[in-house]
Amino acid sequence: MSFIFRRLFSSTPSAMSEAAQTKAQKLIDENAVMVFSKSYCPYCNNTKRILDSVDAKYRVYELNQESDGDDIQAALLKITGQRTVPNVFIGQKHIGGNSDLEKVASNTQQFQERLREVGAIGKDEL
Ligand SMILES: N[C@@H](CCC(=O)N[C@@H](CS)C(=O)NCC(=O)O)C(=O)O
Repeated sequence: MSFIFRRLFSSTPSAMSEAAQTKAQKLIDENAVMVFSKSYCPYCNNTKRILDSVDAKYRVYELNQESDGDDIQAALLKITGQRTVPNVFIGQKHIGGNSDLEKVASNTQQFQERLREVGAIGKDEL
């Protein structure tokens, strides 16, 4: 009896992953710069430092501090093929991890221009 009850009323793994995928995609869509992170991760801290250095506005989702963090990480693997954090998006485009962001940021002018185009930095910051 309890088995039937659980089957009927608990989320199935696929329903959970669908919800996580929808949520991850919403975070990507609604933020000019989106960083999926873990608060203790040194690569994530470096990514935040790079973005802070140009005064970019960005949204961080700390996967290790959220109850759905593991589901979101699995959803990101499906969406991007990337399992590690940071997992960075600029203007809804998947950039990759910290080393990928470092490459993008190595040309500071182009990086700032890209951030300005997506609305992550204002004209004042240029
Ligand atoms: N080359 C990657 C390294 C990222 C990395 O190794 N991140 C670790 C956390 S510090 C990770 O995601 N480990 C697997 C996990 O936490 O699930 C980058 O530049 O972003």
